[in-house]
Formats: sequence, structure tokens, C-alpha cells
Amino acid sequence: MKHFFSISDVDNLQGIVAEAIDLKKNIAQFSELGKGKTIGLIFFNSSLRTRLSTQKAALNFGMSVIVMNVGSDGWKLEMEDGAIMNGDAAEHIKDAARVMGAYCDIIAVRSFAELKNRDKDYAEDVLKSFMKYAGVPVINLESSTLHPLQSLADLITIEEYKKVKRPKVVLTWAPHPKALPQAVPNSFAQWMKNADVDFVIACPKGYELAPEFMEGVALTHNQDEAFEGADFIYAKNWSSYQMYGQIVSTDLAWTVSAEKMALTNNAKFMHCLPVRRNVVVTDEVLDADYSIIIPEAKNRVTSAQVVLKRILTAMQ
Ligand code: AN0
Ligand code: CP
Repeated sequence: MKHFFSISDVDNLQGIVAEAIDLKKNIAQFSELGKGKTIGLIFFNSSLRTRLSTQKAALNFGMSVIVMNVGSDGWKLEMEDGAIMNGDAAEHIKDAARVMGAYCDIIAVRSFAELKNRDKDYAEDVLKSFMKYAGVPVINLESSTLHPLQSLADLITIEEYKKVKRPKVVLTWAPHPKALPQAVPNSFAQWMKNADVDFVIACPKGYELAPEFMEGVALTHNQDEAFEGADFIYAKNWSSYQMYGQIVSTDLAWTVSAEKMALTNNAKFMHCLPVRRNVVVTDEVLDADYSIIIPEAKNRVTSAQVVLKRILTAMQ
């Protein structure tokens, strides 16, 4: 594996999930794999899980870790090629990425969608610039449109908790007071579409994902109908793709409750976190035995580990 930008960097989905679960048991065996190598974790936005789990995964391989909150501590970066830089930005991403690449053997970057200009967000300029200029492998820690380390952790978790060979997995939109990116649901849809699951998206009208992510996916605007027979309920809020970046529903009837969970086939409840309690989903669901949000978060170490192992192995 060279970069880990999206699912396209994974040749065999079942293979990477099996390898990840195996690696979880045998991590001690690889404690020297990254010895003498440095990973730089570059954050344009806040993070708890991604920051700590990727750091922990790197430490498990004996790597050195540098973390920079470039969004708050770095120079403001210019993204446009050929720009006359007489505005706010003090440094071009071209130079910043090349310098970071000179200090690090692997660079991992978080850069959220701005939710102002759809074409700009979907062009993935920041991650693509890092891949173009850094000269070292780049890992996506949630870009404008994708969060593949989360989706891989989710797939590993589903594999560990499923009771039937081909479980029904429902991604349901849920309300939220702020406009959030589509990266988590886009990625989740992409990974589930390629996994051995029956996948359904439930969302209010106007919350359909971009066509490339909806293609071939069962869609319903009726949440109750989607929940019937479900083995996994994956809740997430996202803002509209059509009315780009806007909140087009605040309907609290979409909040995941114990009553809704009762419609399922004793489904497990999942959320990538952070979660707004009693808005997205009730306390009762989050704290129930069927909630697997903590093992899911724990598997963020698992997904980072298998990705790092593949990149480190390819560098040898
Ligand atoms: C972010 C999002 O929805 O993309 C990060 C989720 C992992 N969530 C928030 O900003 C609350
Ligand atoms: N799930 C996730 O990526 O969490 P953080 O935003 O806290 O990293």
C-alpha cells in the first residue's frame, strides 16, 4: 500500500479485515516494524479518536510520532496553484507538504469539508496536494468527502459482532444542530457496498448522498421500515449534498430511540462518535447492552494498525 486515501487503496476488503483482526491478537510480534521511522499527524480540525488511535497504532510499531494542529498552530496555507500570495495565506501547501515530507516517513492528514463550495470540497484539494508534494505515503484521517479509517474500523466491528453471514446494515441519518460533512456516510456507504452485507440508507428527502455514493444502494425515506429486520443500526448526521452544506431537516422523529431499536432484529447500535446525546440518539440506546460504540472506537486502533502495517511493509 502506498497511500491510504480511500477504499480504492485496498485490493481485497475481506483480506484486510481478516488481517486486521489477526494483527489485533499478534501486535507484539510487530513492535519493531516501524523502528527508526517517524509519522506526522497533521490536523486542520479537532479530533479525539483519530488523533489518539493513530498515535497508539504508530507507537505499537515502534514509530516516533509528531503531531501538529496545523489549523490552529501553523501558518495559514494557500491551496491554489499559481496564486499571487498577497492575501491572508503565508505559506503555500506545496512548500508546507514538502517540508513535512522531509521530516516524516509517513504523513497523516485531517482536513474537513468547508461546506461552502461543493465542487471545491469534492475535488479533495488538500489531501491530493499532500499526496502530490509530500513525497512520502499519505494517510487520510478524514478528508472533505471520505473517512476511510473510520469505515474500516466499522467493517471490522461488524465482522466481529455479526450473528449471520450477511447481516442487514442500516445507515440512518439523525438530527444535529450543526451542519456536518458527508465524509463519514460517504465512506461508510462505499465500504458497505463492497462488503458482504445487505445495506440500506434511511434519510429524509434532501439528504441523499452524492450520486457516486448512492449508486446501487437501497434508499428509503422511511426510518421505521429500514429498521425492520436490521442487524446493525449505524446512526450519523450529515448536511445536505443537494442543498450543499445546509440543514434541510431538524425532525426529531429521526432521533434513534429504544422504541425504534425494538423494530430491529436485536440490532447492535453503532456511531463513529463524537455523538450529541439525546439529539442524534437517546442515552438509553447509547448506554444499552446492544450499543457497541466503545468497541467500535477501540477498533480505530485496529484499522490504523493494519493500514500502517501495509504501508510500512511496502516501504521496506
Ligand atoms: C465530524 C463529522 O461529522 O465529519 C467528525 C466525525 C468523525 N463530526 C463533527 O464535527 C461533530
Ligand atoms: N470518529 C472520529 O474520527 O473521531 P474524532 O473526530 O474524535 O477523531
